[in-house]
Amino acid sequence: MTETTQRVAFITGVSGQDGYYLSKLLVEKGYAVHGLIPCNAPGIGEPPDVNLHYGDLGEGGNFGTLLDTIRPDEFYNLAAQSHVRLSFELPVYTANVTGLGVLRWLEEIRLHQLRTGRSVRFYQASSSEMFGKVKTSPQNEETPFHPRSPYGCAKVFGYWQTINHRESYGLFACNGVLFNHESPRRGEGFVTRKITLAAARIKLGLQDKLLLGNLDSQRDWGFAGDYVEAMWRMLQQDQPDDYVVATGETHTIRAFLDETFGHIGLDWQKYVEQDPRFLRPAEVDLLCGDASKARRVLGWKPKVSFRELAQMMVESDLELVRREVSR
Ligand code: G4F
Repeated sequence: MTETTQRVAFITGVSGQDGYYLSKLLVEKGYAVHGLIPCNAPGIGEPPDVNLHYGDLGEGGNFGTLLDTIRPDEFYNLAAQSHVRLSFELPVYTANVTGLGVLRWLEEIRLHQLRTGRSVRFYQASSSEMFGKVKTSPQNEETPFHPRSPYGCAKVFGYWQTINHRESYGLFACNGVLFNHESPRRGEGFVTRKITLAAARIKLGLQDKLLLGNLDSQRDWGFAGDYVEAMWRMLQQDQPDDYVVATGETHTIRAFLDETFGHIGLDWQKYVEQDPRFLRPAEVDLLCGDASKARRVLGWKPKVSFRELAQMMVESDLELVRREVSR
């Protein structure tokens, strides 16, 4: 009888939304999953069956030791300071964590491979924010970048470092250029979750106002649970490459408000007020992705529609708020 070796995956940012869905997927596929959490990790619920390790993308002192101990076959770099508006307030911190953090891991993986003769496949969570002030629409792998925030600039740096390690050292390294992806596990500071939580609280009489910034920007929103499948597929190919992951549909913030408030019988216009504190020094007005390469090469496509996503999120928050109220 031949013994099959269990594959080992390492995920940074495992306590975030994508870390949750990816670790769940990999555990289901039989991987041993290890995850990196920051020392001050917010208590947003531990991902299932994951071995947790502490580490900081802004520093990296223990990265080599972690790699030598865990010996991952696949490495998913999901960690970042990922809030775009916050990156204007913390540009240097964001550059260090979201940009240089990628290079810290790439270098440690390169050295780990040299030390051990092993091969590690690397996934970098690149972002549609790199397109910024878009040159053409929809955006695909050939669309030039024009980032509009310190976050977008840091992601461009990480994107090119990933390609540079692939081209210079032969590292199996891929960029997933993911457009906005949401779920009931989305952080409350992002616009979709801010809206669904407020809609639920308003419905149950716990809140009477929702303050938002720009309602006219357009985003290509998909379901995070679908998008982690694309990440995994990238690392199963014969050759490393870069892929846009998106739905190909774009909607305004107003449309998301219509869908979510409408679903629970509320008129958002009665509750939403615009507050300049939530505007950004520079805005990304329109994002709409063309994921035909991912469809063709990876055989990937999104399963959850915009309407299903909006309804899933508002229903989950209604349930959450109801539970809070009944405590
Ligand atoms: O939900 P958001 O904060 O997401 P944003 O800026 O598009 O970035 C997200 O998606 C990227 C992928 O393209 C990721 F790389 C990134 O890490 C993050 O996950 O804002 C979406 C839109 C923006 O145009 C913003 O100006 O919503 C607008 N908005 C209006 N009012 C607001 C608000 N955004 C937030 N966060 N809060 C508001 O009150």
